[in-house]
Amino acid sequence: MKKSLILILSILFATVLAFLFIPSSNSYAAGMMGGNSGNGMMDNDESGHMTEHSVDLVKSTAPEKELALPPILKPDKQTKNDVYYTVTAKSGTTDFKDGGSTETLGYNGTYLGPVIKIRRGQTVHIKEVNDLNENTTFHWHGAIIDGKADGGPHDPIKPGKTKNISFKVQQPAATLWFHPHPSGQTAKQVYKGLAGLIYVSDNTSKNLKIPKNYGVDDFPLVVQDRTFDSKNQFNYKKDYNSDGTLGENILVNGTLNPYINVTTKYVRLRLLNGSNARNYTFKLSNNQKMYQIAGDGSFLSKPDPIKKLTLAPAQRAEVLVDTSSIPDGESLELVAGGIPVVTLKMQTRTDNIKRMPKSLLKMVTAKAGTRDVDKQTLTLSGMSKMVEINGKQFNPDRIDIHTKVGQQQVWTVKNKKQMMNMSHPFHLHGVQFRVLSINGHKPPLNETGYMDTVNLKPGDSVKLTFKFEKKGLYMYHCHNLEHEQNGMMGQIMVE
Ligand SMILES: [Cu+2]
Repeated sequence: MKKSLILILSILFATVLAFLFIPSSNSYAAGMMGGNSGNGMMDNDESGHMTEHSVDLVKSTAPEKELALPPILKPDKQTKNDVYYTVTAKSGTTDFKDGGSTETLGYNGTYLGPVIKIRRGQTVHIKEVNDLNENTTFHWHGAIIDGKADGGPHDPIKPGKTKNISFKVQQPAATLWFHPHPSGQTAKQVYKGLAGLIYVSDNTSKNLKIPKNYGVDDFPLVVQDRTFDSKNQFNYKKDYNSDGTLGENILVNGTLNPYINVTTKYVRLRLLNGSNARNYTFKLSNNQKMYQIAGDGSFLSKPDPIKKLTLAPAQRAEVLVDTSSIPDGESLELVAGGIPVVTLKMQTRTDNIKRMPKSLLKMVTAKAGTRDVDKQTLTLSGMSKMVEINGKQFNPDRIDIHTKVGQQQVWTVKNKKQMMNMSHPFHLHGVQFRVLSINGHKPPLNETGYMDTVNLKPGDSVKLTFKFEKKGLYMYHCHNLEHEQNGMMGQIMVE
């Protein structure tokens, strides 16, 4: 009797709450209503979404296929200190599976883009060509680069137009990426396929005894989730969710159900979460450890043995997998959310490296500095169309923060705990930062390197330190691309 009264009261309470907090977006409300009785309201699943409107990952019915490898971009010209590239954003069609080709976007191809190789100390010249029928920009995510070359929403390239940029590479070896960032169209253009990788090399990467033979023992894995409609299309409008568009199948480098033939004892996987909004927690199917060697913007100080690895949208990680315990002919899967991401098929293997390196990159512990520090506090809040930073939505005509080149920065970024909780991957343009603390505690080893995107769970408070090395206007925003587009973004002018 008493129990049922409590049950009725709590259902009533949940219903009232649900109606009070339904934001304007229809898709959100539909998801909410379609959910079961509001349980898990405070919970987040791997998607970073409330359980009610998540899209569960399902294994594609497509046959397995060897992992596609993005081509390494050939320079137009190369001298001792300079390299010249052309990158063209264009539309096309891509055959992902039987049943018809899919209308997609790509860089120099029909889906995704090439790997652009750059070297520390080199001056890189890129001709950015827009062959789309709408505005786009080329954002060099993670690059230490002038504001005017950064490709933010202020510098759209009109259809048929070209922009030339140059920058000197002055950051450590890392796996960076590039994607569009035009006002209002970023999420759709990324969903349709615009994203590519940048490999930065330096003396450390050159000297380290780690796998570095592209496509042999060193593999890029651009992980994305996409839904194919009945005509095999990516229907962004239909799949759109104002709290982050999710897809039901995993694509890796544009391949469904991919496998890699493993011919070496150690394999290096360079993971990019290139999804609009989904978080992935990666692990190996036999639960053995992987060794994380790099994060977003640099190697770690030493390999971090981990059983699982969570990447929020835009984050990268490089891991080494030791396959020596798996017999020839058997396979090991990298899985996320119970779904295989890529299958590693063991062939006869050579000893490509003798052992796991003991150390990787010499790095001092990040310190806040005590004097002459610019401090900022940014609070991310809200859901759906009502997402804000410090109570404000993005306004292209408002500069939120002014600062100077070389000024030490300490930023406290908070994800306000609210009735409806979501995680927010916070990204800052034009710099690589170090994490000082997460909720007052030292960051785990795999977040002690240089980073450009840090994931904040509900209630998290993260302290970051960095300096801008270049001038210009830079964005900071949530890398859940629908949140970014709905206004969870601000801008800083560096003079
Ligand atoms: Cu967000």
